[in-house]
Amino acid sequence: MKIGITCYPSVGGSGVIATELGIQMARRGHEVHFISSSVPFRLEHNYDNIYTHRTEVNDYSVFKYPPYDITLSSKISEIIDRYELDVIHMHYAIPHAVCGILARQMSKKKDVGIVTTLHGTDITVLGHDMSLVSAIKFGIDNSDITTSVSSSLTEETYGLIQPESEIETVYNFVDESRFNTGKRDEIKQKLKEKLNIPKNSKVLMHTSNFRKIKNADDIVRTFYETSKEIDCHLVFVGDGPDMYSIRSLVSSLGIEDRVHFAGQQSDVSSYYKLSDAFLLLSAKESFGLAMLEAMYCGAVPVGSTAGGISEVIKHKETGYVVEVGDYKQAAAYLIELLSDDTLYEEMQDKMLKDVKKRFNMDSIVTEYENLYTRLLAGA
Ligand code: GMT
Repeated sequence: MKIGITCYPSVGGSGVIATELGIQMARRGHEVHFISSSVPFRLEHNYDNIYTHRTEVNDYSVFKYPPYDITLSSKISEIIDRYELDVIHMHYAIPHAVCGILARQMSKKKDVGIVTTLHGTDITVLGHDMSLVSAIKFGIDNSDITTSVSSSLTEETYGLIQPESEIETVYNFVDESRFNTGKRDEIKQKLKEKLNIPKNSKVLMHTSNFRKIKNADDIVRTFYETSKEIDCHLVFVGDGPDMYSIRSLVSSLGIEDRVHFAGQQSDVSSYYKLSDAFLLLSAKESFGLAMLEAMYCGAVPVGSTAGGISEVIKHKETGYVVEVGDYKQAAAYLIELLSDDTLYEEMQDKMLKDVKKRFNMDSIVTEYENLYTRLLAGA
């Protein structure tokens, strides 16, 4: 098959899933064309059957706003015709699904199929903006197949957008050759030395783009409460708009010596391996891909009830789930977990078995491949 993929290429879960999916499709022998504003960041190598096409958004003085959507649609239509694409897979309803639909109308090859994947922010944030609801609904209803990354996001989309067409849930997945427990103890020890974390201290971790919805202040408070009972350190990986207020909360609680800000890291898997527990206490979270990566690397999760997090964590079996904002309960669970080695090992073992079964890359890539095949067969 010849597959076009459009996503936001910068760091972020939707870009990661789109890129990993493209790489896996190429490995299965399909021809893959990424059409985006820059080369997706996870596309580190050259692959024979992966092509990248960049959209240049010109800043003409006549336009108050650069016409990203129109330029992208035009580029997608050019690639559909030039390479005779069978399917285009658009990640995000707004603007990408709408761009895909426009591109198909512009192109000569009208039988190209359109798959759209909803990742979260396009629905949970933009879906509350009444000025965008019609465009999101249009994007979903005019795609041939729409998927969302969790049942919670599927239900929320039905509720907020009320599309006519069906939405199929296809979970996020993780490439186990990148994220695994290999050399966990050795890497843990090395990073502890680098960060000056004592050998026997426990490590809690969070990584994200530190937007308000990530509730990173609740993570600091959870750590603060936990550290009253457990010898532990907190490591933040990544950067974002909330960083200033998080740093100020850390200093007002007087815990600067035990909270580490590692910034953006290209090798985030080492930080997952450093960690005993991963925290994701977001107010909105359609799935939580970073948390799944951390689980693959052996870190036990404590998540909030937001969105699809509780579809990933089986409460008290493979981690813990607390109400959004309940940092005291999150700390209570961490104290229970980190003070009992047998409980920790049992939970970690169950977690690893469960994620490898339910979020297995090969099975989920096959689910997407089957959707493309279904489209091609005209079903
Ligand atoms: O989490 C973010 O802010 C990044 C965001 C994105 O659009 O790239 O991630 C979303 O898509 C991921 C892949 O499907 C999901 O695992 C994340 O949960 C989702 N983020 C939110 O819903 C906030």
